[in-house]
Amino acid sequence: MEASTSTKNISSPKLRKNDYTDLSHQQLIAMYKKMLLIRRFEERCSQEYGKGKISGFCHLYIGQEAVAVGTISALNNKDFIYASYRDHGQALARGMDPKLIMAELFGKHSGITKGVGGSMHLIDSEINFMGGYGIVGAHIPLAAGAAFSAKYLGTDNIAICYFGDAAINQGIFFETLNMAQLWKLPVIFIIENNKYGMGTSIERSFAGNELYRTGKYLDMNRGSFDGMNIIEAYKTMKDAVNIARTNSMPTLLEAITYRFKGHSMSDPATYRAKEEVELAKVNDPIIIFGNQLIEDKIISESEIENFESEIKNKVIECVEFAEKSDQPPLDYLYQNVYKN
Ligand SMILES: Cc1ncc(C[n+]2csc(CCOP(=O)(O)OP(=O)(O)O)c2C)c(N)n1
Ligand SMILES: [Mg+2]
Repeated sequence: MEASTSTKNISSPKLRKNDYTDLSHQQLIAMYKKMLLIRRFEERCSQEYGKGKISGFCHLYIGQEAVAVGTISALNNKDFIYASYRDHGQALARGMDPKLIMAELFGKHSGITKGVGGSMHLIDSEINFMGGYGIVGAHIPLAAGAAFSAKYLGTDNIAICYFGDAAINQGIFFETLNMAQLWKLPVIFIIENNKYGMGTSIERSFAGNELYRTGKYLDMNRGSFDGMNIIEAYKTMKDAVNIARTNSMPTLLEAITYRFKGHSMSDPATYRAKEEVELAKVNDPIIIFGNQLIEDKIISESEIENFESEIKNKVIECVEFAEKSDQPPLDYLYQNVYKN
């Protein structure tokens, strides 16, 4: 990682595959299970979408799980998290109840936003998961605002903001970065570079080649990590969290990742070759981490099978809960809106 010249250097995370840093076996297993939950939960979302049970916009996180789980594992539960519309992964990683997410996707009143927000707007202020946002880049200043409030109130909480590679071309990204560095805000910006903004490849939309270097002209702490390696995500994030919490300075991180599915549920995917997707799947973060844990005798193959069936049942329960929940009552349309 490249450091701001005004703060101490951050070590570059050149990890051996089995370098688990300070993580206990229990934590490693919990991280594996979280990634697996996100994957199986979203595979089921895709099926339910196909059946017409879920409608509207729905963007899957499949392939990017190590970014959310690795980075969120380095936070404490008071830190504020802001996500884009591709928010299921971060919400589940933070610990939002999957039943309430599934019910939300089904448009049911038992959902996390009472069935009126949907996939792109998961939010639960009780766990400081401050929301998914549909407008590209629009939540970047909100995270800086949360960091400002934490600093102003004298807490040691920090704010994290996840957004895509295409979001960095929005003016608000640069405006916020400038304020965050100028005001020394405890915020971490995470660009999830999955190589595409809808059907446009990053090469066609960004003039530079390393996205995190956009922080260089402000002398901001910055770095990139392999977003398919959960341990690397965790370790890089820990350094950035330390800088935010102890020095009250921002960091810009770039996770190099890939989405295995389309941009949303209605993506013809004509902009990338099938072979490219297949090649990226060789780096499936869940398979890589699972194999690594087996190799290092932290879990066995049969334990992985048990996790699979445990999570399968959990996801079934989510769907059953969503199915049997009620639609929002009609008069709910008039609640939480301005009217005169
Ligand atoms: C301001 C704005 N412009 C355009 C859109 C339409 N749009 C939705 S997602 C998207 C692509 C964003 O890609 P990226 O930031 O890389 O995130 P990813 O979808 O890859 O996670 C666009 C252009 C929007 N939602 N908001
Ligand atoms: Mg993208």
